[in-house]
Amino acid sequence: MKIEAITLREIRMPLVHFFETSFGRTYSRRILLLTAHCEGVDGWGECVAGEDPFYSSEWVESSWLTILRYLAPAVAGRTLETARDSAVLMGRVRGHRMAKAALENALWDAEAKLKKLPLWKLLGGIRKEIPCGVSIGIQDSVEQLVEKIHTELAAGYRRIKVKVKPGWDVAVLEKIRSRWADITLSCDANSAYTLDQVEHLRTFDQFNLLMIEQPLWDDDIYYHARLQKELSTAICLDESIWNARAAAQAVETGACRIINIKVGRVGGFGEAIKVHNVCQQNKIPVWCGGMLESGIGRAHNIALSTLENFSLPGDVSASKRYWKEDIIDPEVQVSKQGMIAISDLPGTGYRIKEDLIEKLTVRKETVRGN
Ligand code: OSB
Ligand code: MG
Repeated sequence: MKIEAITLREIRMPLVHFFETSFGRTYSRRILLLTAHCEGVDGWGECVAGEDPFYSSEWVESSWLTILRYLAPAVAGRTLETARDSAVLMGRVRGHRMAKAALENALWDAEAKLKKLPLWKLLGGIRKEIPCGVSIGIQDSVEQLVEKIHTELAAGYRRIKVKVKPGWDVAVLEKIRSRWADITLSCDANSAYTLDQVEHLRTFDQFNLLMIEQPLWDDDIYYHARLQKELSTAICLDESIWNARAAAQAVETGACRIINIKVGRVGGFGEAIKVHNVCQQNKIPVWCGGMLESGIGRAHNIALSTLENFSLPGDVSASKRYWKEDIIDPEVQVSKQGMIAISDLPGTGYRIKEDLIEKLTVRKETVRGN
């Protein structure tokens, strides 16, 4: 596969409703999209870095510069056997995993199209449909949150995850459980607590949660292992699983019983598959996390979720929960049973709305190979 050029672009997309986590509120997304031009085929990738370096150290501006100055020049003009091989070419750059993932994943999309294979098959998936959950942000009132949960359950979603932080946790979970005693419920703290709060975190055990996601520091594994010993609720790690080695360490130390895989967080599909395999070998179920993606990242998450060990519902939900109009056709739809059907078409199975993307573009640059 000859990589002739890489196009970077930034688009702006307002969210239908703000999304708030323990680290802040987002009203509108700045999304960095990449196009890999390979032998007449265009592969698309989305960088999941946020508007600010609050979820992790990466953000839109750092990703833009890293891709423009280092990553795109490292692959443009090269001929690769497979998309996976691009990781080695980008390996000199430390970190910047979301930036690397955007580029590697665009190449996977191109490879799938060149081979006329569905992306999910190229990744080694087996599922023909995937179970979906929703992540619901912090609201202005508990009543608004309850209303939102009601809407999502009626839409068919199979797992409700709510964001928590000190001051928006026990009372909120109590309210949800008093209304719905049996739904599959989990919470995500995005690193809002410390180990000193173990007594407080232990009170979450009464709510029969499927998991508590990333209660402690974003870079920590060891103290999560200490915490997991004190809780009956399963810990799920998100932020601190940067690669397959971190996943192996988390499993070995008992830092979690579930892992959230985000392809951007671990640096691309190649590493995501490795994380999946480590977890599968150790009987740790995984699910696919989300980063408020546009349709391109969403389609990639759907393809990844077809791997065997993605046995729990992911944060992979319908386009319309986020966007007035998504940039793919058809938009991502979720059935009344809370499932997404997997397409057998080559690539992601979703057409890119290039005209709409052009209208939403605020900057664009192309890096060509020699
Ligand atoms: O921790 O999973 C998270 C969104 C932005 C940053 C971090 C997270 C999230 C979500 C949203 O929970 C998941 C989604 O895209 O629906
Ligand atoms: Mg999370």
